[in-house]
Amino acid sequence: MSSRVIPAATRAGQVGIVHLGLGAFHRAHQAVYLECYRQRTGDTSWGVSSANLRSNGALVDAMRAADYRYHVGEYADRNEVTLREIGVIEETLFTGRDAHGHADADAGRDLEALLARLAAEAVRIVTLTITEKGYFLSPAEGVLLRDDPQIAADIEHPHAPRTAPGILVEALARRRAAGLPPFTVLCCDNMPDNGQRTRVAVTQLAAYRDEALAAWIEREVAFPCSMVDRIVPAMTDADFGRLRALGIEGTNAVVCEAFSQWVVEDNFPTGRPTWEVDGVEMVVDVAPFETMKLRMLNGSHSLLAYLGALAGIETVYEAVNQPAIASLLGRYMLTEAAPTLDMPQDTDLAVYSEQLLSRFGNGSLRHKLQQIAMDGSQKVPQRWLQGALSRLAAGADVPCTALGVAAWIRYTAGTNADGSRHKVDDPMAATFAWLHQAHTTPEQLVGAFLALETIFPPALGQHAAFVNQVCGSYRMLQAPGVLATLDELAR
Ligand code: NAI
Ligand code: CS2
Repeated sequence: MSSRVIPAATRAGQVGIVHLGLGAFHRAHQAVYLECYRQRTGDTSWGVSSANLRSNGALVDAMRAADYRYHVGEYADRNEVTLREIGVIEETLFTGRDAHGHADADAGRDLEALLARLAAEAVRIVTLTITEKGYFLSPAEGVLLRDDPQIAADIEHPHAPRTAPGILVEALARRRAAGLPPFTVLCCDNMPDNGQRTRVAVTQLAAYRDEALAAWIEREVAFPCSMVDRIVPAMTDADFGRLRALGIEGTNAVVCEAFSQWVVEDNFPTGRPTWEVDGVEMVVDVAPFETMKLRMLNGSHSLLAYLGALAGIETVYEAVNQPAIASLLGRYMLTEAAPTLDMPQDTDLAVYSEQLLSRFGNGSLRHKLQQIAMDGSQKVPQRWLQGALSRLAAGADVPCTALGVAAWIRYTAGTNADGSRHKVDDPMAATFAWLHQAHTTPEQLVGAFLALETIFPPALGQHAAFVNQVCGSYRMLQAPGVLATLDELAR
């Protein structure tokens, strides 16, 4: 194992960016680009205040205890790792409730500090990685879930918000009242048109409070889109162990692949770091890159997750080492995803698909399929369904996507093919459990799932050939099982 260590730039900085969603990805992606920027320029004005709104207060505390320093282990393969120390996070805050050592009395303890930080003049950008469900938008149509109890609570108590959209609305209202310019909101979650979706969540919520505020946000606030890419699995004990063996102690560290990409719409009226010098691709239109990544990379990930988990496979690495699964991914990417993409001329999607298979085969990452499988209701529309609709409209067939949908429906039953149980972690888990209970035949069950318009556009859910294909795949998955179904599909 060869390792090199890159220490953090030493100077403390000023908070110019607030990040919502201090998870693994933020620490291994946006923070790394900002660290490179600080090292290169010496400019400390883009330090980060990073907040968790819902879960993981323990990490907020651990970051404070470590003076906000941590390491990122970037693994090119089993023999090569770069250990990067990160020092751009200046502050961490927690406004949520969770089981990690915070009693209810603590709930919201840093909310006022976060709102004050967001209203500070020096803050010019807010970045977000709060997972797809954190925007409270219906997955298929992207409209605000006004009846969600958390959104309803933010409408009722706008000055003590709990959700990310609610916090952004209150912070923007404070800035407007103080005569300050707004900040730019940069969504870094895996959603299509993610800037536009964030704008919808924030302006629709603001309109319940004050039409004039909503109009001001619509007019004054920039919500650039971005495509983010770096595989950052949740940390395991084994990951901490191998970092310890390299001399890295502490619970704040993360490991990830060496590859990293960030494509950002260049729309920052309030200013931004010159991070294009550090490898960020600043473009006019992110959409082609975002759609490519969502359908090719994330679509493949979800296929692996549901089929692999049903077959009792634990990680991405183990799944792509099954020849039948690797061949399904190749076929899905080249015949069902790539033809739906409209890319700049110099993009070679065959090369991109080979690169993805090689990244999935990085043996130094233990990326659990169960992690990717979570929140399927929020992920499946943009990863599979929009592409499938356009293939079907072009008169083509989508057997790999139909198999994926069947595997996802089967997965939401909460059991694997061998009967062992897994947790279905999804905002719609209760609905899924009820559908499995209420419907006994595959036809009824598949029909009931495809009728969920919040996930399936009617043009797809009522497409007879697609429905039949999903039903057929579902039956095959029940018996003879996952690998036999893949063999059959390959014929
Ligand atoms: P994580 O599990 O480490 O962190 C999740 C973060 O989201 C935490 O900060 C949590 O508090 C927050 N969160 C969850 N539900 C929320 C809600 N309802 N409201 C507000 N905050 C909420 O996950 P990780 O790895 O940081 O990924 C987060 C997101 O980043 C992903 O969902 C994805 O959109 C994006 N991403 C992740 C990649 C990865 O490989 N891990 C790569 C590309 C994008
Ligand atoms: C994964 C992604 O968890 C998931 O659903 O598909 O987070 C994936 O690891 C990243 O998008 C890679 O950039």
